[in-house]
Amino acid sequence: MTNPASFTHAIVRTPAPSAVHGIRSGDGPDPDFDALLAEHAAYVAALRGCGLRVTILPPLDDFPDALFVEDVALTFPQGAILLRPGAASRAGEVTHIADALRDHHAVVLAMSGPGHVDGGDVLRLADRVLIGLSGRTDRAGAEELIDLLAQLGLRGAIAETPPGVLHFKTGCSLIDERTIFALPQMVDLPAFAGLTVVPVPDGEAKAANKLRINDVALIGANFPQSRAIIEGFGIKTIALPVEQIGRIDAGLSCMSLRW
Ligand code: CIR
Repeated sequence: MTNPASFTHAIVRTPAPSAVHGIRSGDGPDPDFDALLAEHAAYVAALRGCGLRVTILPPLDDFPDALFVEDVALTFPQGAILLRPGAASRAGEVTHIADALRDHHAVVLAMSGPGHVDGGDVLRLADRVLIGLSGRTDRAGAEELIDLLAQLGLRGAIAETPPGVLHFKTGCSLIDERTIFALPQMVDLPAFAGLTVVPVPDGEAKAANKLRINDVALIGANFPQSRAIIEGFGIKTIALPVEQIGRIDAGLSCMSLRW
């Protein structure tokens, strides 16, 4: 398998005005739309600064969470997989990403069974693809995805997302191929056996969803301890504003598909 953090391309989707009504677990304030657009623009600029070719898809006002393209598909150098997201309000996003994926990938597979998988629950490692069961991703979906991954020559394995954590990758991300940055409640997951797991510092839980791209890491601003940890591995960090997307339960990985 290729390096799981080595990318040349990304797809993003501009937030629609309806994004301020995106799904969230708490009863906190809506995002401010202009500030959300600014966060998204900074993110796109950072991806381009990392050398990625970024395709920007148009906003979808009927789907408030459609800017979180990570949840509706998986993209690998050898092909893409259309998923079945677990939130009913997000199911219709999949058809809107399909054409963009076919423009870039000769092979586009699709989940068709009764199960569900959100891409936010899928973490690529060097030798396998972890699929975290969560409130969005069920066992039937994970098992179908393992079959589809096999068609691309990839090995899938099931993991558990702790209660109260939206997506598997809400709570963890790659530092490098052998090292995971994870919430304290995830450091002992059996799925991470054989890897080094570095705990996210207290008070910086939202830093867990950082995004390694080639030789840099994008990380939420205002997480100084986490930045220091990542930089201690010799990895340059780029701090990005995440307050607005955080209000609708999202982080940096959610806003792009990468391959
Ligand atoms: C949702 O609940 O579906 C969105 N408001 C947030 C999606 C975050 N996506 C991700 O973690 N991959």
